[in-house]
Amino acid sequence: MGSSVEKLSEAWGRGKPVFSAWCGLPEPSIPGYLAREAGFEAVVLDMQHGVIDFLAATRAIPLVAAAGKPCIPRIPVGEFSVASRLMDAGASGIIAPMINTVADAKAFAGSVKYPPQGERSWGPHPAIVLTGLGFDAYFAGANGFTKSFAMIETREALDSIDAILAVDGIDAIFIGPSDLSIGLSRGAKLDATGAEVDTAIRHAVARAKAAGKGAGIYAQSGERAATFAGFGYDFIAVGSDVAFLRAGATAMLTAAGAL
Ligand code: 3PY
Ligand code: MG
Repeated sequence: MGSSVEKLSEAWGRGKPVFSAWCGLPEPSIPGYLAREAGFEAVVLDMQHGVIDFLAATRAIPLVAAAGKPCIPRIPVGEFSVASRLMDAGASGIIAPMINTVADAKAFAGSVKYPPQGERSWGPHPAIVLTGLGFDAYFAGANGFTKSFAMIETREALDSIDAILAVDGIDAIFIGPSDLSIGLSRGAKLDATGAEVDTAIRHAVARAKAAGKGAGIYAQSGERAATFAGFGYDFIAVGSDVAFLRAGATAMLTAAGAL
């Protein structure tokens, strides 16, 4: 069995989705606890809309790894140099938001894959420690065991989905249902569970499978996560650290008769 950093790749294609936690709070022990004690198989760190900065991410990644789980940061829009640095810090993969064109996909893939696939620069020192691989083995394996997720969450991205999936070094798509609902309705509404969005979500997983690539998605609830598992998604990030806190607190206070 490989290291925690390689585990996402090991789970790929086993015919059962990876259910991941989703964290936006800047305290590294939260992803550590969720990885160790809550039954998630992976943890996403949301650096786009969460308040996790680079330092907090580099502290969370080893805590998730210590629980034996892969850690996958979502970078802010277009911050591909941060993607390279997070790979060096031992991320198992990167989710890049708003990948709308083939040019976006190539720039993203270039930042996370070593030549000849991409242009990632050498210096993965924390990743070497976390994987336990030597320099040569890490260099030989990293392009395969790390996963790049291109977020498809606009009309433009959906129109170019086959071309984005065809980019060498893009391993998977990742659907953002909220932004997709805004895009599909041309800004008229935010409705991540609408019928039009679900049609696009089913289309996207079919296109990913046809391309022989992975499909990830964000689910606002456990029920939505189960729906997406039924659609065939491989990687499903569900809820959020804030939502888990809120639900736990409400359940405790309700049981206590306080609510
Ligand atoms: C979206 O739904 O737009 C996302 O980016 C998931 O958080
Ligand atoms: Mg989004």
